[in-house]
Amino acid sequence: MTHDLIDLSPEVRDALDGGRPVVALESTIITHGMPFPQNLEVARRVETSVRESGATPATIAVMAGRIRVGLDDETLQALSRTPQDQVMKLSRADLAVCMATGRTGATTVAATMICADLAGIRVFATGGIGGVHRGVEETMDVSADLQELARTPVTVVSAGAKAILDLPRTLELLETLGVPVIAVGQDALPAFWSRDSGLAAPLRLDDPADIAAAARMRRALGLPGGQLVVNPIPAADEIPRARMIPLVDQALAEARTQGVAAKAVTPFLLARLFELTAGQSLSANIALVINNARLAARIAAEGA
Ligand code: PSU
Ligand code: MN
Repeated sequence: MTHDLIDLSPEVRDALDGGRPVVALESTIITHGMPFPQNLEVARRVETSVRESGATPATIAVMAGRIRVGLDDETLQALSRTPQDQVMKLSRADLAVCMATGRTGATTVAATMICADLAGIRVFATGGIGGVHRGVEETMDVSADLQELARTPVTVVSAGAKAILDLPRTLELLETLGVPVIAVGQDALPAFWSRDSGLAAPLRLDDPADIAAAARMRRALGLPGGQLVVNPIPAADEIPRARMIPLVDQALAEARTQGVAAKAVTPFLLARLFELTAGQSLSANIALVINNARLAARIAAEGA
């Protein structure tokens, strides 16, 4: 039984009906997170990685007012070629307006969680979630992703929060909201492009079966909300923290001088870091997303 505002692809419908593992994937990373043509290549490779790890990928977007769960290659191509200013970046606040007006939008972590939950999908792989932005004292910029984790029962596999954020405050807020932050394979909280943020992760589970069991236990207890799994980028692909810090500081200073605000902040910083690292930030981003897709497939296979 799924919602009548959602179009499931035949492949996703089949997998869900058969009780087989499905992994949700977001689309903002395609439209606002990476340049063409790498975004298209990544969208396809991530789906392949999910398949190779034994699950069915379900990339989610709103196309002409309908939630689509499981996109065909034609749609992936169209999305990846659409300029950022011609596709909505959808969070919880934007979803209904986009649909009611028949528009097209890419789903962020928050909106992808909402759509995945409506479709009955319990595991979702992304790169890095949004969080508390640096300078929050002035801007009040806190990603809606955090609240979503507190209320929607989906296990989100990430490589941590993006290192452009205020990571200590992001962790504090997640704790306040009651969101389990679970590191895999290490004690430290990973920082997206780097394996170590210098902060300890609140929880650690190395076995995908335990992560799935924890999701089931939350449901059994009647606790709302999801889980945030933080999976470090593979060592061979990381950019060490010491190298990222000054570049992130520079990109943040430029964003401030140029008055970049609200939804534009994260895409601006990612694009600027791509230039400042001569493309290495993108290669790292690709590697970590694929790594997360594999882990998410294993967690889904364990019955999260
Ligand atoms: N992960 C990536 N690249 C991205 C994102 C995640 O590797 O671009 C997107 C997600 O959609 C996430 C969004 O929800 O960045 C955060 O945006 P904001 O800071 O405006 O909430
Ligand atoms: Mn924001």
